[in-house]
Amino acid sequence: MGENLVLREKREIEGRSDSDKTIDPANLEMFEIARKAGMETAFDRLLRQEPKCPYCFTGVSCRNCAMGPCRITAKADRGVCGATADVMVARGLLRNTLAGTASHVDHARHVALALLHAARGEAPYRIRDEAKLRRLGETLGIEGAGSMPVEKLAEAVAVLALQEIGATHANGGRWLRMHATEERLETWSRLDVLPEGGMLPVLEGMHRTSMGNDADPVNLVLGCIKAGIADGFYGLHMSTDLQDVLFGTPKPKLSQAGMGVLREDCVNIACHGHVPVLSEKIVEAAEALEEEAKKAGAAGINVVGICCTGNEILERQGIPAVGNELNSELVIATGALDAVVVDYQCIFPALVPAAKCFHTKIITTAPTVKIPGAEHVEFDERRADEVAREIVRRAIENFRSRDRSRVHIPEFRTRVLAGFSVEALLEVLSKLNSSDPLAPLVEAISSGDVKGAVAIVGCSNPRVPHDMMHVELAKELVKRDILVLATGCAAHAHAKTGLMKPEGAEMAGERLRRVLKVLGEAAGMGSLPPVLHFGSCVDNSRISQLLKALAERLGVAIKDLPVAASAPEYNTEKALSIGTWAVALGITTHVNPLPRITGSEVVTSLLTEKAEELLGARFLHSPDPVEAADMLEEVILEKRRKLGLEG
Ligand code: BF8
Repeated sequence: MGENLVLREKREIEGRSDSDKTIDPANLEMFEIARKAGMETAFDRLLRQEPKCPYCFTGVSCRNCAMGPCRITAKADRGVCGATADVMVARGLLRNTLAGTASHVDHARHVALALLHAARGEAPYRIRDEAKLRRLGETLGIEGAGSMPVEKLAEAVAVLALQEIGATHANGGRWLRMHATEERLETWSRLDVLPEGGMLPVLEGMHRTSMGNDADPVNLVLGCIKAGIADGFYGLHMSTDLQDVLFGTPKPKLSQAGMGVLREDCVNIACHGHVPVLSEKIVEAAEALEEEAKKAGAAGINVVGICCTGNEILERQGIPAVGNELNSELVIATGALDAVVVDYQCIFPALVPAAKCFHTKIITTAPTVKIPGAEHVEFDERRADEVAREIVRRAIENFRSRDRSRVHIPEFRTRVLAGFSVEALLEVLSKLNSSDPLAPLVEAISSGDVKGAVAIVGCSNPRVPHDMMHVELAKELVKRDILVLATGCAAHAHAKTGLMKPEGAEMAGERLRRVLKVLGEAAGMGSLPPVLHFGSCVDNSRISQLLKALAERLGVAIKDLPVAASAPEYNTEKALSIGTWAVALGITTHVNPLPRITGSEVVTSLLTEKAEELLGARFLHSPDPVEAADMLEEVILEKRRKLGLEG
């Protein structure tokens, strides 16, 4: 079966023309220019990887010890140690999930350290959302949280966060308990998948997947669920909470998205990666050094965002979004980018050879993310202003060496309304009902005006036509009166195609359109868009926060709400851990492309069927947006029927 899938994908990928590879018109325009400049992209490199290894493709290979590498074949139904196909698949899946969890928990750790240094007066950040800090302190049980000096409280919260990340036995779990529902805590406790800290499941998981340990595929999949839960609470929720405290809780704001946000007359700096601890400072430094840019002959400094750090500075500062993962190389071919400053995660090493074809500087900043050929300016939050200025100055300097005859900026850009935190959404809703802000949303769902909601999240992946699944799936859902919430690279895709501007409401079904108009008018924005920008990938926590509030308001479990999720173009291990968390929360989640699990019946049936019994949710797969929409709508309709709701 693996061989067939591999050959089918090979034929499909090799048969693609440029317009089959992406629906982003700016990328299409850039393909030609990139080729002429001798620059290659992920789309080219993918072709050279075809056909893929059928064993890896289906998960039945193992490199965990030096007796191998092993694979399951017609003549070998076990690896040298005796591991079966089920064990190899489950073990591989767990290792991938752990890497995702580690990424987000380490991100949270970085933000907690920045908060700690800021609280002690050792780093140049200030607390922008004191009210949220006090709410967090109180919910976490910090004595005197309502009245103690703000720096003291920030220090206590930061210390607690770091302890929670490192908790190794039953002394942690406060962040988890703060954000999880009672019903879920009971379910996870019953399954013995409650993680007490952020790092423990990663430590334990690496141990149990090494040679000669856990050989029970079911137990290993439970390890995946535990890692997913750890990611959700000690990674995503903690990052969002602390980032909101430090940089402010987002409020809706209009900005722009698409490659056309670059400016020919300005120094263009793209922030790429994930953590706003750096990108917020780049935005500040760019403002402060405007005059220096003018002296270099530019009209000013234009900061734009790529991937999730792009979402972070868009949702808080209204910084334009230039594109997602699969725009990150081609945007260099505009010849207008003076610097791409990266922190961590989702940074293609290929940015460096791509930049060599133009004048762009790639500036790495994290001690753990260096790329040969890039310039490295090490970031330390205690010297944040100094480092950010150094980076911006390097970009200004590089503007002078820009070859103006090679600048080609595609015109595509569109308006985007971003910045939907739960707090902001409640503020909008409270204009309709100040004593019970969730009531208008509950009524709209009960009547069927809003049939349900789907979170479309995650990456772009050259194996899938770029942005196509994100956009076509969203269009299909909103047409059926299903509200879409989006984060990550998915949000970039929706933003670029106008699904996130108020006028995008025209694409929604009639009933949903009416609700969006009522809400938008209450917010003074005309109409809300049919796809709401909920931020970066760590901000999937905001969706969990909203669902918890809705479930508690209705007196039901999250698993009973008419909601679902999709990562229709996923590529990263982080998407796997977030998806696993979503299913653990009780949210049925569609994924595409197919994860590397099809070599094991046990693992596949556990995740796509049995999970429903254990968690009230399961994974779905379809490579087709209409079929995926049908599946997700069916999940929503089934939940509505069980709740006794009309429509
Ligand atoms: O954390 S969506 S490619 S940018 S992993 Fe990466 Fe995927 Fe984009 Fe953000 Ni999320």
